[in-house]
Amino acid sequence: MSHNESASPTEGYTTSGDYTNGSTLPAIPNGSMRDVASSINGSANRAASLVSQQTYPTSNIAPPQVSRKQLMGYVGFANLPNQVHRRSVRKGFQFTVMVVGESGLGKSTLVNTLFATPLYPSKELPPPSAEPAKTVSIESISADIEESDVRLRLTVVDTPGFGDYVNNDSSWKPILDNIEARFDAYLDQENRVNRSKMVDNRVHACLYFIQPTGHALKPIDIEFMRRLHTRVNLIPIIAKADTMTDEEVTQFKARVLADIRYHNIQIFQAPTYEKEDEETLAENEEIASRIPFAVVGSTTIIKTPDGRTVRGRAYPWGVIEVDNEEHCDFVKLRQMLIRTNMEELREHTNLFLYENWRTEKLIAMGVEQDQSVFKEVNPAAKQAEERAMHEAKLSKMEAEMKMVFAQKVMEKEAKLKQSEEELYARHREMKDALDKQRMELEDKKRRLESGRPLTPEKSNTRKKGFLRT
Ligand SMILES: Nc1nc2c(ncn2[C@@H]2O[C@H](COP(=O)(O)OP(=O)(O)OP(=O)(O)O)[C@@H](O)[C@H]2O)c(=O)[nH]1
Ligand SMILES: [Mg+2]
Repeated sequence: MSHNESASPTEGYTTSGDYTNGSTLPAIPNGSMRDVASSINGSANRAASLVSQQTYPTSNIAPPQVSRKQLMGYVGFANLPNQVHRRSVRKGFQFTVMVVGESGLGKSTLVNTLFATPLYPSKELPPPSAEPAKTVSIESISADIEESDVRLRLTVVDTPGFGDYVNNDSSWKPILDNIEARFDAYLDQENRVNRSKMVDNRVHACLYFIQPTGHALKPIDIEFMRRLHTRVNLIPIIAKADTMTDEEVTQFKARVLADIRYHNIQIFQAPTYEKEDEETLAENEEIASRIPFAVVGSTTIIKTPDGRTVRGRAYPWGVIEVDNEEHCDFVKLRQMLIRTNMEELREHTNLFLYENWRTEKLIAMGVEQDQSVFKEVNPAAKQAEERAMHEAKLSKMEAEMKMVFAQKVMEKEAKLKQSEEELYARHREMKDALDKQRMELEDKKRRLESGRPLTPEKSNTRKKGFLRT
């Protein structure tokens, strides 16, 4: 950043708010917040300056003739970006950066360098060159910063370094848990009835510190990044770049990028927009070309051989300046975070990382998204689908009717058979009765012809106990 870093730290903006741990406010380099304001406020300021009101002294100087014309057919949507912009400015921004990496790589030092003064409160005043103590727990530090009516709540989450234990297998777990807990807190707020005062504490950028070894990435770095890359915007950082020569840094950067690609690790890539002006495109390209940023951290003020006072590290062979773009990428990193890509980092967190986490969480809870709701409608396919459904319905109705018909026929047949049997039985009965009648008549006829009385003769009465003679 080519801003004047030596200007008074409070000039041009005011800071307010408090740290979560109650320390005094950090001083942000003047350029940094001017960067935030310029990135957010630039277009509106330009627009405002075009319509700014001019007053003229009530002397005899006549105001210039202004011809006013009514715009015909003005719709007003061109003002939309400004409306959105004004709302965001009024509401303020929340931006959270997390630093992660092996122990002793200078994470806490870089956080302090970013805020320009030590953030960590100390009971006694530390000596001027005091180093931050070893970080032992996840610490979050926030500062409310305001410039040109733009409010920004900047939070840095410092994490304890890993690598001190014999077994570092799950050292990524507490960090991932912290990132997800912040997603959870956001989801909770989304589910509330009143969502007007949402606090966004999600991690928008994660600076991953890599030891300046010059060799391939360590397995633990690969494991860490692979665990985190689906949950957070990863920005790889080569720590303590002052321990390498320029040539070594260039070679190591290429090596790290190749490893990252080989292991399919997603690092944050700023999107490029077609309609961007040349200056912005060049700035984006320059920033992208520096990834992984090779940084040097220091809050110590030292004197250069040519008499300037700078933040840096002094060596017998010279001074490494933190804020000198020729010496390291610290300035470019800060520019990316709080000027060039802050909005993209926030957007990518919200639209992709958080959304994916939310979907995975819902699926894990057994709530499945109905994908058919999102199916694209193809009229021909829809017609074919409807026809198939209609045909299926018709054939089902046909089958049902056939079944009913067959049943009815069976019932009728059964009934007919039953009446046939009844008729047959009756016929036989009548025939038997007729036969009997006919036999009786024939018997009578025979008797008459033979002269025997019609009434049957009294048969010999037998008396019980007597034999007939
Ligand atoms: N050479 C060099 N030393 C650095 C740099 N940044 C930090 N250091 C030194 O490295 C040591 C560790 O720095 P810290 O900032 O405490 O490291 P850390 O990553 O926070 O360590 P943990 O809290 O244990 O994870 C300190 O002595 C710093 O002065 C740097 O850019 N270059
Ligand atoms: Mg630390």
